[in-house]
Amino acid sequence: MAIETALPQIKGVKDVPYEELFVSGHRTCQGCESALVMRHMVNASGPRTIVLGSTGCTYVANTTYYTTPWVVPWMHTQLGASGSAALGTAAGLKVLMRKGKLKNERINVIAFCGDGGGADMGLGAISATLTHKEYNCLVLLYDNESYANTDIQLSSQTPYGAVTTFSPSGSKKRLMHTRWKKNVPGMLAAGHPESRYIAAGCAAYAVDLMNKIRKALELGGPTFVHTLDPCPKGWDYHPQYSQELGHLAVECGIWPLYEVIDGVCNLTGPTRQIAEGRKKRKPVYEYLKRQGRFAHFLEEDVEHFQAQVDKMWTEWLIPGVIPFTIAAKDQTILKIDKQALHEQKTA
Ligand SMILES: Cc1ncc(C[n+]2csc(CCOP(=O)(O)OP(=O)(O)O)c2C)c(N)n1
Ligand code: SF4
Ligand SMILES: [Mg+2]
Repeated sequence: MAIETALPQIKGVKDVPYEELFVSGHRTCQGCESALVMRHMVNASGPRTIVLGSTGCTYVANTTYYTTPWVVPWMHTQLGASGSAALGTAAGLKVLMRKGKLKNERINVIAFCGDGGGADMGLGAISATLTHKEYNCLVLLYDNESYANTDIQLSSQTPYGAVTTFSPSGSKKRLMHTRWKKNVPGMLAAGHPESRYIAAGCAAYAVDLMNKIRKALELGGPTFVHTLDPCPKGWDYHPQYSQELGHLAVECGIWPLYEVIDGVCNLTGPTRQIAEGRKKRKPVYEYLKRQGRFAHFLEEDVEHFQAQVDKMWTEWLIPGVIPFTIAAKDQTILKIDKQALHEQKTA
């Protein structure tokens, strides 16, 4: 019997595939949301999938001495190499199929990386991959906001002020880390117009995330999905609250959910409801106060954090996505220019 490879959108939890392709046998911490991302990712993509994983928690804890939770073919790749591994595997499969050495069928290629491996070390390779539109592969960046596997070191995804082993809070310097989180999906979407699908998701919104994975694979070409993953160990909270923290990150407007399909941005889930005024954005304090990594925050730190998030929502061209705005004096000029350019092209 032929295996069904089409990946239709999931309408509700009743539609979620029953087949588990990421099973017991992993040793991530209790409440690890990154492990849940792996499960949703591969259950959404189905059995005709090859997964490549760069070094990090979801590699190391998933391949401990002869045990693995992966039901699908799986291979480890070097820490900064998810982009290259995705592209190389997709190209290899294409050649083997062209030469008739493999049956010509659809095989999903997904390479995952952590924020250290993807947002820092491997960003160049992911960027290069997103320009090779003739190959079908998805890079999934699971973001637990630190180099977690090596004991919670600071990454470019660590939020402002958070304590990590590289940014402890001291009596002389309360905030060791004062840089704002790098906007990876926004940057990749803005810079790779030929990638057909770039999205930001969160496992706390499972159906939304699974649909994003499916859309990326269905649209094809090189695509990218970034997830925000609460990490009980690094963020310092009880493991039972992972889902709640994922919800709060989105509801406080800190982690907007969206997708950019062929250059068109679509806000999803609660982010869309907030943008449409159907839901009120919660204060960031609701999120910050639940995590030990922000326990040293004073009122002024919370205020700064809130002001930055407010700016994302009120000043950015697209809330949480495109981090610049059009100056008031240029708003009409730019609109006129766009129209004029369109007329020039179609005249
Ligand atoms: C080139 C290289 N440098 C350093 C390491 C050591 N190392 C292994 S896992 C890891 C952390 C990776 O962090 P991230 O990509 O965010 O994944 P996480 O552990 O958070 O899941 C590091 C630094 C390595 N394996 N390879
Ligand atoms: S340290 Fe964090 S990301 Fe790593 S296994 Fe534990 S909960 Fe998961
Ligand atoms: Mg990490």
